[in-house]
Amino acid sequence: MRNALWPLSGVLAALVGAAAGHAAAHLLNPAASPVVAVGAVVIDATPAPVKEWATSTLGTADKAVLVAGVILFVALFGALAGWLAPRRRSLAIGLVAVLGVISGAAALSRPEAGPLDVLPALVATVLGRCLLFAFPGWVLGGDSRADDLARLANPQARRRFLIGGAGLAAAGGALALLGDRSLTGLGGTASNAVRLPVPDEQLPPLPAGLEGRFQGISPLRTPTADFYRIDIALAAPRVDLAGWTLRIDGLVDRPYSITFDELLAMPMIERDITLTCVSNPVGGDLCGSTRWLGVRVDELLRRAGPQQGADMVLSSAPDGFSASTPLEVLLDGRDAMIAVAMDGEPLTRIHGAPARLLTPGLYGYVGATKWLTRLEVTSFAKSTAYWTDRGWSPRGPVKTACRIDTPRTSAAAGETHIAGVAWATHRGIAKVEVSVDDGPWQEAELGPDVGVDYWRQWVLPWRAERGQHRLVARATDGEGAVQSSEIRDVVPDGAEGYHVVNVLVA
Ligand SMILES: Nc1nc2c(c(=O)[nH]1)N[C@H]1C(S)=C(S)[C@@H](COP(=O)(O)O)O[C@H]1N2
Ligand SMILES: [Mo]
Repeated sequence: MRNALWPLSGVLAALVGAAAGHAAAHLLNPAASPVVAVGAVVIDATPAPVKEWATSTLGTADKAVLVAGVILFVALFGALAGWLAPRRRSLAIGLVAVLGVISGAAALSRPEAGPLDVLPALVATVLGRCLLFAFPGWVLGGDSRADDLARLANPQARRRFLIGGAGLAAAGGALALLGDRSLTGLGGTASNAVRLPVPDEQLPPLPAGLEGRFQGISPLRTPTADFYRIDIALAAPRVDLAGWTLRIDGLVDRPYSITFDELLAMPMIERDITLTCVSNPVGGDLCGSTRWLGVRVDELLRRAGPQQGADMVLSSAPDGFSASTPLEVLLDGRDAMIAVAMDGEPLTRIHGAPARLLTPGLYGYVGATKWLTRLEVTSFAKSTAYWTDRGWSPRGPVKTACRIDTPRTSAAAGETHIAGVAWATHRGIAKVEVSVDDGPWQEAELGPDVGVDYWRQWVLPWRAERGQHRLVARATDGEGAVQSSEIRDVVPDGAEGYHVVNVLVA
């Protein structure tokens, strides 16, 4: 332990400093947290194929893995600074300063950053710098010179190290947790203050889904807590309701802005819509279905009066994201909306509070901008969006997909069922078929029909016999087209291929 005192103290100093910076950002601006800002810079600098790989292999855990990586980097830096501290004091201080400059610069480089955003990095650096020497000094009884390491043999010093270290770690953990409430938006959601308006026509409650009768199938409505989250924002933007406006401009006759209160005062529609991500691999779970409340986009656009030559709406948000939605799709009468609520509750921060775009029939990256602040009417020839600049297709209609939810790996022998969900948003699902062990296609029973914009549950009774089995499912959309069997990767416009599951029946 004698040799470990200084590096371990360095790790503690760096992590507690970072946690304090994270907590300071909670008060100021979540995006300015040293860990978040550095992580966000890493995301932006990551080449598109690596990002693609991270989303499809790590799924929604990609953010956690990135944050863990940044924390590990901070800890290693701290260990090095700690090891140097008793030997090369100024070099150790220099290392801490480098860490501070990196995180401060990262915070300042974020879209919409202000000069105050450097403060969390400053808090982290000053605290880390102080702890780096103060803690070992206190453990060693006031003397922090290297040749006094021998004093750690003293049981009193050892106790101080353990108790003090545990205290510091606990304090750091508490600060990090406080800061984290602002990452996930669990604490103090701005939109908690929203009083939801009543839609002009209320939908009847959703019919009972197949989940009541068949275990393992996705519920007809995805609980918001289980709804997938995909975005480029490491910290969900915290949008101030009072200051929020939606600007509608570009190639229009009458550009205008509306406040949140004005938006809520407009006629509201309520719709059941399935949202899915273009990065969803075959059989993946980046898909959710729920009831949304919002204002029709066509109404908002017609008020502005789109001009000749416009064929696209570029929507954007404070995280630097933008999406290119075909104007024609937004005006063709489908229920594209600016949503303010999902499943009867105001949007949560991670799902885009206070308002987001939602376009039935298009993947999220082209039609579902969260934290929406602007709709710019423009053209595909003139403008490109965040993901189209990174190699994805500019228009993104949802492809027909069919997922086997159960069984996935194993099953007990006897009477059971094969079940799942299928979606072809805005075309609907007409048929689902299953083939067992390359046998003939058998038609599955479909669950309740909630409309063409919503997924469909399906189930096929199955007598499972012992051994290894190969299950394949495919869907036919509402226009009579069987989904593509050709295996295609998610880039550039969505995965294709049948979902195949190998099951061991025991
Ligand atoms: N502001 C913003 N909106 C965004 C994104 C983003 O990165 N930033 N990602 C889009 C993508 S790729 C998808 S699939 C959906 C996901 O919405 P959800 O997280 O509510 O499920 O949001 C879309 N809207
Ligand atoms: Mo997505």
